[in-house]
Amino acid sequence: EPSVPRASRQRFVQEFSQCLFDFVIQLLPTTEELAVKEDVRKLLERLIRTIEPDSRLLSFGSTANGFSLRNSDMDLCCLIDSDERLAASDLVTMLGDLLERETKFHVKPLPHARIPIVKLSLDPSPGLPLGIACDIGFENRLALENTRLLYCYAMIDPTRVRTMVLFLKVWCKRRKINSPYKGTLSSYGYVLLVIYFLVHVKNPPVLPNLQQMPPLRPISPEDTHIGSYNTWFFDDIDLLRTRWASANTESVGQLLIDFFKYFARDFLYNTGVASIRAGLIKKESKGWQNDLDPVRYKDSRERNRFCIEDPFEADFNVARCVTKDGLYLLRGEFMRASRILSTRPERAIVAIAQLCE
Ligand code: 3AT
Ligand code: MG
Repeated sequence: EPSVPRASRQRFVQEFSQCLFDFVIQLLPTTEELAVKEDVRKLLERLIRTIEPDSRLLSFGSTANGFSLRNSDMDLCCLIDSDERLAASDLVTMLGDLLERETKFHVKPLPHARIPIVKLSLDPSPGLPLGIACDIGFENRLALENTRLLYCYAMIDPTRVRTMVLFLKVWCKRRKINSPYKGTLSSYGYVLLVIYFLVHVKNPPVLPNLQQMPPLRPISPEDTHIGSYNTWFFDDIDLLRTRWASANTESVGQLLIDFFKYFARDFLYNTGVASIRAGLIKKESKGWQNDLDPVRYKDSRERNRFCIEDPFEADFNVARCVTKDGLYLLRGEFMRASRILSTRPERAIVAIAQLCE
């Protein structure tokens, strides 16, 4: 790199940042799309209430965390505020029947899945050129909380955090490394990697660690736990936005270049766990090591190739679906991206096109 004049590198990074920003802006959902989705949520909530009058239907995932792209699916969670509620599997079956009768959605109830859900989809129409895909789950309070946590992180530094996350989401979809079913990583996993990088790898950090900040007033355990999981985090965003200024002023282009470099060559895939709560920790400390007796532990070995700790469910590896081949692909893609950015094509826009080829 020393052969490339500093000024030309700075010019590239600056232009790259601007291009990234312009690139993701045009991929954001339109206000019309957001309005249609909100209408769909309300309609579904009204229908569910004919079965469970004390229920609420809430958005989570990208529609609610600030990281949604055009035409992303809708994740909905039904909360029931009464003690005598139906079992999730019965609800899924009843709701499936009801939606089949009363709406134009294609309905697929999965009452016996590990997490029972109803899958819905709507065919494309003039107002919704790509249709809608939607999952309705039940009582998934942890997902609502992790959505709120990601939303808070997005709001602390919207320009840099959202630009990075949205670009990575497009990138991993275009490079076909965004399918947990095929051994690669979920969108949720990529978002956690970005937050981890901005909180724990960057020095000075771009984001504070919301789960480790001192609370403003004493809090009791029953207010901070869902089951046995501690879901507390500092969520006074107005206060953070006025009081917390990062000492890190790097541009989004520079941060993305460093993100790819870090996951291409520095992250300790064999021994490390990326945790947004605790930083880089050891697989060993969580019993997630992948070098155990290969016969006896065949399953866990495959599950812990790549380790990302869930922010609240600390015993849950969000990257457990990543297989040996999947990880090889993933690392290959981080290296490819890193290489493209280090050769610095003539124009930043060309770099973006190559990255997302
Ligand atoms: P897309 O825009 O749909 O690609 P997303 O942000 O909605 O991205 P996912 O569809 O991967 O992300 O996940 C939707 C939400 O479900 C995100 C998170 O609140 C929850 N979730 C997903 N995977 C896990 C997981 N492994 N553990 C806990 N919560 C999860
Ligand atoms: Mg989603």
